[in-house]
Amino acid sequence: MSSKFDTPHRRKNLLTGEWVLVSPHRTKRPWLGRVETPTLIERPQYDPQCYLCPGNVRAEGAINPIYTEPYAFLNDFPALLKDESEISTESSPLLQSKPVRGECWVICFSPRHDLTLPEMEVSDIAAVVRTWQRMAQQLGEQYTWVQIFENKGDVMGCSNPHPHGQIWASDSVPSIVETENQAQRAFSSSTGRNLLESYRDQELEEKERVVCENEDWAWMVPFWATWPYEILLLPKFHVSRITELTEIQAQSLAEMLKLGLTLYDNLFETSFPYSMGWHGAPFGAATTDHWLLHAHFYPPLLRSSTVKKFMVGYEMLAEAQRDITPEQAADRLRSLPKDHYRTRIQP
Ligand code: H2U
Ligand code: ZN
Repeated sequence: MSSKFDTPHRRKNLLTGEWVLVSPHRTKRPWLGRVETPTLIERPQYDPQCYLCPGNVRAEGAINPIYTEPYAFLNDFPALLKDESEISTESSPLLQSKPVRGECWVICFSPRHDLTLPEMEVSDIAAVVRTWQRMAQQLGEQYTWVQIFENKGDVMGCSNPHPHGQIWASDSVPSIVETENQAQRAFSSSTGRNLLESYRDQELEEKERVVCENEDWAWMVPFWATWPYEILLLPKFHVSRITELTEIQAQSLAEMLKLGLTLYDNLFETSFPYSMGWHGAPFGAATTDHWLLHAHFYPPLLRSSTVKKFMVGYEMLAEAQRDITPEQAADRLRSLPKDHYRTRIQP
């Protein structure tokens, strides 16, 4: 491991402008860690109590069809509403508010209650990618922002193990996306180059933080990662939005997701929790060339299936901090078996 990162230093997140404190020397602390026995929780393929399983009744009385492909429905408890809200815009400069319109969708990735993305067939993951594309296309015709995301695992506040994600569309660009938008635009105006393409090319050359790649996609721990095993998923070609992926690129994305998420599960031999989501050019944007489509994966686990990193104390009050370096994290993920651990362990 390169010795240039042996002492405390700060790294800049090019997308947000925020810094992270890296403290590599602390990993030399003695760690009497447990080696946990893999948890082989068996879930049924169909759970009569699950509100996402085919044919079941949801909380507000709607009945899911007997779906066999990814199934999307309007969230029964949406955070955004289609109708113009009644909020007054004449608030004082010190108490600012704005109306917002939008829609919230839930997507069941599979009719199978017992699967997660890395355990699904590549062709079924590709169907999820196509659903993301189709919904982004439809919602992008009405809203400027379409946030595709997945919360996985109860530690992430996910309410149901049935494989599913969400899409929230809104008529305004949310804060984090706007920050990324401005960072990419500023880099492009001052250098004439695309920020994430330039960054990606350097990472692919240095290789230290790249975990895995295929012909179209690169799965890396970003230089500025704050979560221990954070991932930035980047395309190797220029594309601003998920809707612009060709069928072949969507297929190779499914292959990349299968491999990358399998490595996640294999790390602590557990169904690895995370929040993930896609960022690309907003739909209302006049110029999109400064954008590169990408996905962030933010997993909370640090040392085992139960020991998670807390963003508390210094992190809440000053800035994010990590001990294990992104290079060490990438190295660990890279060295794991490529087949899912559940296929190797007898129940
Ligand atoms: P999480 O997995 O992140 O908890 O999200 C599940 C979503 O599903 C959540 O936003 C919605 C919740 O509002 N939901 C329904 O739309 N219908 C239901 O019957 C239960 C849950
Ligand atoms: Zn289910």
